[in-house]
Order: sequence, then C-alpha cells, then structure tokens
Amino acid sequence: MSEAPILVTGGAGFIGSHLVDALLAQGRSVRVLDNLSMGKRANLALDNPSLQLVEGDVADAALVAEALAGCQAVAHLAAVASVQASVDDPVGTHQSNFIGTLNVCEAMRQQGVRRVLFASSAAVYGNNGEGQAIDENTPKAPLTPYAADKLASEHYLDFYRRQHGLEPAIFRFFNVFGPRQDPSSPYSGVISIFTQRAQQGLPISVFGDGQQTRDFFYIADLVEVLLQALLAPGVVEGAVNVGWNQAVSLNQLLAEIGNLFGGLPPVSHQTPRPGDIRHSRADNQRLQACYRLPAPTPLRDGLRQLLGLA
Ligand code: NAD
Ligand code: UD2
Repeated sequence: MSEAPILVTGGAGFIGSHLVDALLAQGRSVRVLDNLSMGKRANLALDNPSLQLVEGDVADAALVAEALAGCQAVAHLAAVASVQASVDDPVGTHQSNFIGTLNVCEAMRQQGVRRVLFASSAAVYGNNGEGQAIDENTPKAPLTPYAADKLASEHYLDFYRRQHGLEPAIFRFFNVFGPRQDPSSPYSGVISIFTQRAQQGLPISVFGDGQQTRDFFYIADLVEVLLQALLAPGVVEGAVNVGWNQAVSLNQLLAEIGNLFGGLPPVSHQTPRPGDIRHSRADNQRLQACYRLPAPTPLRDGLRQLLGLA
C-alpha cells in the first residue's frame, strides 16, 4: 500500500518545487495544488508517477478539501509572494494569502490531518529590530497587506492548534534565494534580478546606496529544514526565524556577482523604495536549537549554483 501523499500548495513555485523534488527523491508521493499564477509546470517532474499536479486556487475551499483528501501532511507555501502586489491589490491578494490558509486549516480539521508547514515571512516584524538580529519575540509590526496576511495566518494556525489539534510548523523566512526564483517582476528577490541582469549584461538598478543588508538563505539549506519540520515526529510550537544571522549588503552582493562574471554591467543608484527595510538579519537561535542545520551554503557557492557555474 503506497504511503499517503503529502500536499504541497504552491509546489510549482520557487521554494515549493525544490521541496517537491526533495520529497520525491525520498520516495514519497506528492500532490501539488498550484494555480500557476507564478509557478511553472517546468519546475515539476511531472513524468514522475509519484507526483500529481492539481491546478487550482487555494481560495477555493472545495478544491482545497479535494486536494487534501487522503494526504498525510501539508506544506502550505501558496501565496502571492510579492509585497508590492499586496499593496496594489489588498483584496485580491488576501484571497490567496489569508483565505487560502484558512481553507487549508478548515480542510485539515474536517479530514483529521494534523501536520502543516507554513511559510511566513520576516515581513511580520516590519521595521522593528532594525539593525540588530531580530528574534521571534521582537514585536510584530506588519506594514503591508502581505505582512498582515502572514501574521493573521500564523494566529489562525495557532487557533487551530489549540482548538483542533493541528500541528503547525511555522517559519518566518528572511531572504531565500536559488535556482527557479523568478526574476520576472521588479519585485522579485534581489538576487534573482541582479544575477539575471548580470548574465544578460543589462544595467542593474540599486534602490538606495547599496549599503542595505539582508540575511540570505540558500534554497538547498532551507529544504533540509522544511523536510524535518514536515516529517519529524514532533513539531516545534511557535514561529521560527529562518536566516543565518549574517548581514550582507547589496554592495557586497554585487561584488560577489562581479567576481563570478569578471565584471558587472552598469550599476545605477535610484531612490530607495518607499517602506524598504535598511537592515534585516535573523537571530536564528531557535532554528539552531530545534533543527539539524547544514553548514551554511556560502553566498558565492549559492550564486554559482544559481548561475549553473557549480
Ligand atoms: P513563488 O511565487 O515562486 O511561489 C508561490 C507559489 O504559489 C507559486 O507557484 C504560485 O503560482 C502559487 N500561488 C499563488 N497564489 C496561489 C493561489 N491563490 N492558489 C494556488 N497557488 C497559488 O514564491 P516563493 O518565493 O517560492 O514563496 C513560497 C512561499 O514562501 C510564499 O508563501 C512566500 O510568501 C513565502 N516566503 C518567501 C520568501 C522568499 O525569500 N522567497 C520569504 C518569505 C516568505
Ligand atoms: C521582501 C519581504 C520578504 C520576502 C522577500 C521576497 C518584507 C519586509 N520582506 O523582502 O519577506 O517576501 O521580499 O523576495 O516585506 N533591490 C534593489 N534593486 C532591485 C531589487 C531589489 O536595490 O532591482 C533592493 C530592495 O530595495 C531591498 C533589497 O534589494 O532593499 C531586497 O529586496 P527584495 O525584494 O529581494 O526582498 P525584501 O528584503 O524587500
């Protein structure tokens, strides 16, 4: 009797498709629910009989219930990951970024599925903790509908834990990068944009002086953590930051990219993005205490993998 599948919402996307690959490599069966609004079929090994793609919207409660039927656990990654899109269309993105989570919780309650991995974001901290390592007790200050939907989702998952026995594993990702991160939007992850433009010899725009810092986390390292959270016997209560507690400035990032290409296309400095956070770095003591972490993939190695130079 084959093992019950694991449902990965958003599984055709950047992070989701790498998690799907890892689950398949472990011999697991996987069901993906994705509306392909950003995700791509090409990100999935659809010729693998252990993988099933259900194309549809997590805002559709009946479809979520159908996709969940017979599954043993859920990795809930589906969301409109663009902060700007939530500012432009708070009602539309709310359907994906909050109602989707509520539909997953409700379907799990009705079907007795307990383990759910949830992708929250450093965005829930807003500007709080700016300049120091941000820990999970840092006061929350969601500045955008994207951040508010992530924080609300966390609270609903905790309600379903207390009231209905769900086992949520909640992660606040800082800045994840790697192959398949889509650079197509001006609001895509900065590493996906900078590397694509360097590869194509196109000018690079830095919003600000380039001294702003981020805590970059390579996708392969993240997947090792997500697999533990999804499959381990116990679940860690409360949210866990995902970062290396390492601040890398955009100027340092550009220097690394320049080293790989033997130079850079023209770099211009534009006005800073409104609401941009200057320094973001994760206090990751809880992550270290609760999960077996790989040695961090150095930024240069991650860039080489991303660029197919490794
Ligand atoms: P992504 O856009 O590549 O993946 C999101 C996936 O969800 C896509 O495949 C998209 O098609 C799908 N999706 C969107 N709306 C949907 C809907 N209504 N119904 C079904 N599918 C839908 O982005 P990602 O970077 O892989 O993000 C995955 C998760 O991690 C998201 O929840 C995002 O908010 C979160 N996150 C990512 C980062 C990061 O640095 N990449 C940081 C913090 C949080
Ligand atoms: C946002 C979210 C984070 C995550 C991430 C996804 C917040 C607080 N954080 O992080 O949770 O969802 O998006 O990638 O909402 N930049 C440039 N030039 C460019 C592109 C970006 O200078 O062409 C700058 C940008 O102004 C910012 C930094 O690079 O200072 C990082 O931007 P990002 O969009 O990669 O991610 P970030 O940190 O805003």
